[in-house]
Amino acid sequence: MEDETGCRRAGGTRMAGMMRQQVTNTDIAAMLTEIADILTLRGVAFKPRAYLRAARAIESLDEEITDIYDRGELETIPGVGSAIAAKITTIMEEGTLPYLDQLREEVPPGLRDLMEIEGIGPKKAHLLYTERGITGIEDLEAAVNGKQVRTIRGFGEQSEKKIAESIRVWKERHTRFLLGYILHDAEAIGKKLQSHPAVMEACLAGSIRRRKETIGDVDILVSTDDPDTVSAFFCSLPERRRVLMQGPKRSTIVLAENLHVDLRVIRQGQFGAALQYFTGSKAHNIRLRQRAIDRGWKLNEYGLTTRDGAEVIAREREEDIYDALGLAFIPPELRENSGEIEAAAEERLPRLIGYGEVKGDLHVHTRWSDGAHTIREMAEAARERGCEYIAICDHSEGLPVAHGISADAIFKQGKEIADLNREPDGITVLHGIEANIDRDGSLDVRKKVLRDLDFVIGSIHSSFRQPEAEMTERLLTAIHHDHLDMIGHPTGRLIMKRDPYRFDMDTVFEAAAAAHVLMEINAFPTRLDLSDVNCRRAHASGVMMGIGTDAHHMDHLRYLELGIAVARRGWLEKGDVINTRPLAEFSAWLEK
Ligand code: DGT
Ligand code: ZN
Ligand code: CA
Ligand code: CA
Repeated sequence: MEDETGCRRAGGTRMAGMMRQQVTNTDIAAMLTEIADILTLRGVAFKPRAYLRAARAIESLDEEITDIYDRGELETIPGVGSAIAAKITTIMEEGTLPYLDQLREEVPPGLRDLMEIEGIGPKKAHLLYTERGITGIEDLEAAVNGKQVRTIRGFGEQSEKKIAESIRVWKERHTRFLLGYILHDAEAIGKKLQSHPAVMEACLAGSIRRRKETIGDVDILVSTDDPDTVSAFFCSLPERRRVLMQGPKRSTIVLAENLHVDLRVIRQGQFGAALQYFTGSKAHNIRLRQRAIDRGWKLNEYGLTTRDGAEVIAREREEDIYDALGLAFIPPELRENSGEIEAAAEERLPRLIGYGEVKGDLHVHTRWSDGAHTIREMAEAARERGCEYIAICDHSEGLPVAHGISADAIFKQGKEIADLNREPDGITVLHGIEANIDRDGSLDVRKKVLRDLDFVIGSIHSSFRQPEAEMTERLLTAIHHDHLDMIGHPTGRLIMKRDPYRFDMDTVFEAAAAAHVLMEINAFPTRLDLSDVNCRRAHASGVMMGIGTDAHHMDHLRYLELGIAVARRGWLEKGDVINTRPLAEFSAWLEK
């Protein structure tokens, strides 16, 4: 299920708002574990063990706890007595657990964060707090640097060193942001700079320009004759929380959630060279620089010049630099040193799918399941974004926590859609569904019902931990279903949060290609699934892709752009993505 909390910080765990999401065994186990941890943190004996025992039992169940709950059999789970069963019931019914919220309130903020550091459990955190007053990762880092941890009973020099290393790893993991949650804001800042009278050119650079799925910091380049005015303007933007550095060449501000934005001020006439340099990636730049050296030149952020710098070969436009190095222009999304330089040299770069070329959204939820709006509202919002068609694909009945739609409701929904389509409003609504692929690969909606739908997505929303061979079989069975059109979010990964489930990707892709089944590029920011790399792999197997936003709200429809970014990073052309086609051609493809 999608993270709808609007939490912009990647990797954050936020349970609030879970009601509309699928409550999984993992979610419940995590909450019970958290209770145990907080109790341990507070020095409580025995009780934590009971919660941990229940959490482990739930994690190792081989059926969904929602099913057990539906049967009223929670207390048959080992370690679950009436008190814990009551708490699980609250989580199922309310999506939150007030008891846990209360516990969270009662520990100093930051103390729980300590447990995110590898090797620090609640007992150690309790000691760090009571012995040294440490209540956060920054405190801990300072204590480690001051060699104050090794002297605590039960720690020692070795474990202090280990903690130092774990802090480093933690920081690395917690300083990246999801592209989809920051792109909009970054572009807004770019536009503000662009419209400042002293700014000549402004452009995003770095990983955000390459549209990488996660972003360390936002890089922006401007050219101007008046650097002081421009940096003063940048450092007083209302979005800033802090100014880290302000200077004529480079300034850095910090936005909410500790997102850094780097501004580099470039002298006019060198913008192309600077943009090329600061767009990266580093690996791509290293290869380009080598090409320059091979030609007896040198390449840096100021331009492509002869080795002594006396003569400028190219620097005004990025295109000029690539051209001088004997390369076709390489779109930023491809600049990862993954074959693009060779392809550019041999004039066999793909003609990437364009940002305006997708004509329909293949994965839209409404109030019929867990979406926020009516079909009409979603259709109108999509039309305003330029869509020619959308496929309404609400969750099916097998996903009760997402208020999955029954066969009866599917029929009524069909009538509503037919009525809407009779209005000449410039958009066609396709009647689809996002059915669950059960453990055995069957879909949880009867064929009789699926037969009448325009578009059928099958997705895996449960039993993610099947052995690889079983998972492969499960997907193959789904692919060979008579009515399946597309596999939704094919690997199930949640970026930085949940690994993809394991299956034999090439076998599945080959089967999909042969069976004329689409693989989704799910454009929801937490998913981007297939990923760039997997798109490329799927394409190599001859698979046709379809982009869907998985929108649960009108505002999510703009994620289409993220799906296109993934497709571009995956080297896809217009012809490789089915929904670049007008409705008639799309429908004809489905019929085949
Ligand atoms: P990020 O911020 O971690 O998501 O990734 P980037 O690619 O935005 O990296 P960042 O912000 O450190 O630097 C922006 C670009 O500047 C980077 O993509 C390439 C260029 N750059 C930075 N440092 C170096 C360097 O040491 N060598 C080369 N060749 N390029 C660099
Ligand atoms: Zn789904
Ligand atoms: Ca960056
Ligand atoms: Ca940077």
